[in-house]
Amino acid sequence: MKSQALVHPKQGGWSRVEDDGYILHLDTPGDAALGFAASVMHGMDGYPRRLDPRWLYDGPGSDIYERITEQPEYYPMRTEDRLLAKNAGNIRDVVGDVAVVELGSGSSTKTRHILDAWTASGPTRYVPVDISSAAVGAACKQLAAAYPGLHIEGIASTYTRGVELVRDVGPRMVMFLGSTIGNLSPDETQGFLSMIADSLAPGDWFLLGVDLVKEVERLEAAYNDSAGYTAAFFHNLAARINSELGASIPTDAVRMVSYFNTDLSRVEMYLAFDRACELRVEPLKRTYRIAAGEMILAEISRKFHVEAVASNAARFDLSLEQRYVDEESPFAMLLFRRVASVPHPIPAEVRRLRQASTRLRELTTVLPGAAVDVDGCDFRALAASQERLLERIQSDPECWYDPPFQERPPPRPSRSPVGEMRYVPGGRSFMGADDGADFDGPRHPVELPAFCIGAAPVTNGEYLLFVLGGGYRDEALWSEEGLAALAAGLWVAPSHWVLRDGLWCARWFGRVVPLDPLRPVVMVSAWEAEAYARWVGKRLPSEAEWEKAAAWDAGIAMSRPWPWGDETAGPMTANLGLRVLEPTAVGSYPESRSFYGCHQMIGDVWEWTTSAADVYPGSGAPEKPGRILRGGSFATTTGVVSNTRREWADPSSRDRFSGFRLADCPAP
Ligand code: AVJ
Repeated sequence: MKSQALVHPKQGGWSRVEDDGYILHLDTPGDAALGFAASVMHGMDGYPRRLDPRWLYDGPGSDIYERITEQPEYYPMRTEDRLLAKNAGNIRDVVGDVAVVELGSGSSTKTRHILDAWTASGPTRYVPVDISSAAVGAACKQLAAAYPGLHIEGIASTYTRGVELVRDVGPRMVMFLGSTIGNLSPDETQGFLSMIADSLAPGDWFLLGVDLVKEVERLEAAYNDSAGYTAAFFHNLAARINSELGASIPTDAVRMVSYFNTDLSRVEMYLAFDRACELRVEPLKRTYRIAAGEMILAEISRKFHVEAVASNAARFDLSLEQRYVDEESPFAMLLFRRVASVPHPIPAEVRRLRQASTRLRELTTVLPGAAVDVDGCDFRALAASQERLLERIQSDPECWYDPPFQERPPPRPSRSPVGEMRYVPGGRSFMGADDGADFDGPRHPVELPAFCIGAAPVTNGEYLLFVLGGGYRDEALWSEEGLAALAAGLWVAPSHWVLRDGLWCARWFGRVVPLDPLRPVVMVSAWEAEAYARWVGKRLPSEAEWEKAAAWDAGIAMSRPWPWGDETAGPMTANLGLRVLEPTAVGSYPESRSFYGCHQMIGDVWEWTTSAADVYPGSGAPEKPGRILRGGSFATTTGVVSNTRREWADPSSRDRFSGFRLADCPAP
């Protein structure tokens, strides 16, 4: 029997499997090992070091977790099961005949209570979403056998992609069970709740299982069972790192340490190392030293208060309608309803004033690419002319400029990735954008060999060594055109650098200030960038390499609009939009690194590439002169720059907010 599908992917990348009694939508599989490697790299590059708990749940890990749930000390699973058994009928009465979507469905065991209650009152639609295609596939098969009339449509993908796919399935109830939300940090929880709320239509439902705060003894016993399954669970992670990432952690040196952190209201589970060892992440060619006694956070399990969860959810238009609480081992099943967003009542005067000041400050935020016409002016062009104007002011020694408003720059970073390189394995990726300006598209596949790319732009401190080391006098470092420009302009350093009492300083918007060694070097030509690269035995990246390092998420085989993901930039994300009038120290936005671990690819300084400003195959845009620059600067309007934005300039120009990062061919 062919059933009618609920879900119809609009974009490509999805495939569909139909079997007896169910449909399965499979997302383009990414490179699982690379996704794992990048995640471990990110965790190990952070401070404090941590590992993402999702890697605990591979085949053997999921089996061990099943054992944990059977332990007498581990109450959450049994309690939730009890709550669902008791209240599924009531939940069904409250929400009515809605489709059921489950995030992180796994084996869908507890869901059976829900499905029993739903199928008891008529035909029902169930959409399990899980990243593991094996898990959803198996769950679909079993449920199809157990519930003959049930419409089952599984999705094997990330929560974000899955939630997007069911947008038109309505009305619906999205479930997130098992207190899995306790695995997320407060910041990740915000992102998760806003993603859920945004995907739901007013009137839709959200069912959330949350574990509640209780006596420390019970919590600590649940997360350190006497039979040792919790410990085995974390040993399995170490073993998985060894077998999948080519590491050789001595597993007998690893212990699991778990305790309840009262201040943060969460159980913390660590991999603790009894001896020093190395953790090698072979797919990305990184090695980390782990010290004797070091503890790496591998999972958190937050414990909640119902009222706090309810008010937090309310901020995302999720209103708590029903609560089902187990008093014996405090655990809650919370039923939220998505309510219509209430626009803030701002008086018209205030709104106009606010608009005016936003325009002054940043012209406005424009959606990436699109030339938005507001009040008859093209903001993309306006934003560009504003940046050109500032570049002219800065380039003119006679000009002085004091901005009318400035924000505090981000805090000085505790770790700056100066001189570090990141490895990008070879393979196919996509570049270009279809929705951007013509010159930035169309999106097309590229096949690149492996390369290395700078973890950050080259800094003043690094560039100073080149200046002091005679880089401007060593002709062998310069290309023919570069040499001509150097000779004609009598270049001895970047044009705005000045020597004061033997100290190299920078003339910055009319003031002379000492060079900050940690900030990216700026206002250098492509020739200077190339000479520097040759001096250190490296090269500049091509535009395709730059974009892959910024945008490509190999773990899910998708490009991200910005290095950090899908969210537009805010003040803590990137140095854009003239919030501060200068590039910031490298390492200033540690959470904004790309999949491959590159910092500050967007904002701070435009970055020279080796690529000429040719049009992409299939583009209708006219050719441009000069060389491609990528990434935008501190003076670029936030909305007009993304991973795909192509800017161009004469390679001789030293009057742009342009710097560069290095590239290299990987050592064999
Ligand atoms: C799967 C996140 C619900 O936090 O109770 C149990 C994970 N880790 N024991 C939990 C877990 C170790 C579990 N969740």
